[in-house]
Amino acid sequence: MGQNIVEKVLSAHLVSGSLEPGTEIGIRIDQTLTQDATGTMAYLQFESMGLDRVKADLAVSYVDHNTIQVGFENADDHAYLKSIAQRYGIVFSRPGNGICHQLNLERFGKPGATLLGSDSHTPTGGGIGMIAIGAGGIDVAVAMGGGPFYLTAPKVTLVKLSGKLRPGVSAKDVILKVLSIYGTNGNVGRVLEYGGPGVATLGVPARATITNMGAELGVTTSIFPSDEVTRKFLAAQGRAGDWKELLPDPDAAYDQVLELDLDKLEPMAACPHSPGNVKTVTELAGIRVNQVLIGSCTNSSYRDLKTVALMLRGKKIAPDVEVGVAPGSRQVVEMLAREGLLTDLVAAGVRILENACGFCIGNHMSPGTNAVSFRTSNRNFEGRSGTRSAQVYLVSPETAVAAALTGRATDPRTIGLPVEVTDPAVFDIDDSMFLFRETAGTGVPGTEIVRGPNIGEVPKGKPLPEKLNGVAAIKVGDKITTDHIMPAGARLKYRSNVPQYAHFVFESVDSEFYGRAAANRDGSLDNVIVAGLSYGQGSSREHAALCPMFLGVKAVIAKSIERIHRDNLINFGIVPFIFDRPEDYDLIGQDDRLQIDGLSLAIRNGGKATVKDLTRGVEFTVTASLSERQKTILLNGGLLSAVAAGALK
Ligand code: MIC
Ligand code: SF4
Repeated sequence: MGQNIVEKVLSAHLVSGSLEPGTEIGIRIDQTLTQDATGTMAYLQFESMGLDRVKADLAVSYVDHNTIQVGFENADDHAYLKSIAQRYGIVFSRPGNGICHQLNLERFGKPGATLLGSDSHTPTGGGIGMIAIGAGGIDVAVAMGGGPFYLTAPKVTLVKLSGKLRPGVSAKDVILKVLSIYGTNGNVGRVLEYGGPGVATLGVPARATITNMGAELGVTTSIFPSDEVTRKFLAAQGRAGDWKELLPDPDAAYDQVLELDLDKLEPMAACPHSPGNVKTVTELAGIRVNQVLIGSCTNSSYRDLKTVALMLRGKKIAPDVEVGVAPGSRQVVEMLAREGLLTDLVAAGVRILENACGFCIGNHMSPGTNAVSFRTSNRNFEGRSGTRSAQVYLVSPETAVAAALTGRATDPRTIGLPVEVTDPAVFDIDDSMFLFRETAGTGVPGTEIVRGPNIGEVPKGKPLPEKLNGVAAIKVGDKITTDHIMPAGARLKYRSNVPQYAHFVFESVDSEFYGRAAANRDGSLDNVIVAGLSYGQGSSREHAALCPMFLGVKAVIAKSIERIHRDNLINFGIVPFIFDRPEDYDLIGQDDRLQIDGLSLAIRNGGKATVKDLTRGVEFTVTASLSERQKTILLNGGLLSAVAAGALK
């Protein structure tokens, strides 16, 4: 039988296992990316592995998240990252160059290659035909060192596109439609492969918008074929030599097929507070909008921002709306400027923001109290904008402009149809803000590593105890995101300093958690997190496992746990237990004493354990389904400890 694209790329990179869905496989990683917020930890971990250079074909270190530089911390982190890049053979993308995913697509992405990134939106690379996966920093550190990345062999869904998007409807509406069908949970262990005749009507940036926000589905990744459109994009980026065709075999099989007619789609919006809470813009018509922000790795390409500029040309934004535009890369800014499009934005009353993550991560531009913010980014979790009471809607650039002009939720097709913008035949290319290209792969031994006072150490976990002598330190509900567990925004600057950052674990959910958890730990009790469905959605930030580990968390017991976070928990020695009967969740109360006799034995024997709730006098069973490799990691107290103990092959 023929192969689909996912099987083709995975089998060409397979180093262990077979493509039997649900089983563990190891794959070779060609390219890695890190960004500064996850990068400092990833490189501290890389350093602790004792290698003398990176071994992946290409490793790039981007600085795009913490560019705000209030205080010394961000700048110190940048200096550390730069010196590490020079020392170990990593390409360094300077602050000001742009957002990692947009840049990787423009300058490095290759059809048929694998990419592992310490950021959950790494699947953006799927738009150019890569298997591009988000992971915790330590997994990326291992891949930089030439080690395999382990994942569950996925089930593959074919999303079969037909027709062509009508004017005013764009790629964001496609992925919002998919989110409205599949939701944000229950999709773990799956990859979406796009196909069908509609694919040829979508440019590479449009495809990248779709694979980027596929992250919100909780799938492992999403991928498009590599075709003539891909070839033209790469040629326009001066990289025709990186192109290769990647199509499914005619008799390729899929686990599931979703048919989507692009002609039938209409403008959509993800409503507060979940990317899966999707409605049509028509349904929202009339809602007053206070803020419009356009940018982020989802919608900041040349095509998107030129569309925005042309829609705003000769017009003024509504008096009660503040509007900001953050381009995705320096290439995009330069091209907008050369073509006079920046002038259109400024003349319309737009605030021009830095070409970085910025507002998307809550770094700035927080909306006012109860304000409605329309954004082209990919996540609208409660509080992520920096304002707890804000109502954030996720929309296409076209819908964002319609709101900017009218001050209300407005179907962009009713304000005069936006012009269709296509990619240029040649992009402006200037790679001067990528440093150390000439020493990529080899590095410069002897480079002094710059460590400011903000650069802490990576805490190492202790071997799993024989018995869990625990307490339910917190009980949370469904869909707790990593933004709930480890806030970003104003707290981002502590990413390189675990003891400091740990003060903010669950800050927005329960501000007393830190004190309670630290007291339990210091009183020799093991902390346990009790959670509902889809625990750990969203970001790849391993701090959501690392800081709880630092606070003595030994287990999470949840109804379900999302992929990247589950891997991060294991990497930091926290057992990811799932209730055998979801209703047992109701038995436990916060602060209950929980005990598992023979915890390490249970892990060795396959992961099934009985939990005694000593406070209520009840017991129930839980399971952590683990591969042999994962068991070894957990028993040793995490990946670094397992490697140090020589326990992993
Ligand atoms: C995000 O969009 O939440 C982030 C910030 O890019 C994260 C990474 C991080 O927390 O540093 C992600 O998506 O993985
Ligand atoms: Fe940056 Fe936002 Fe994209 Fe995360 S989702 S990488 S914060 S732009």
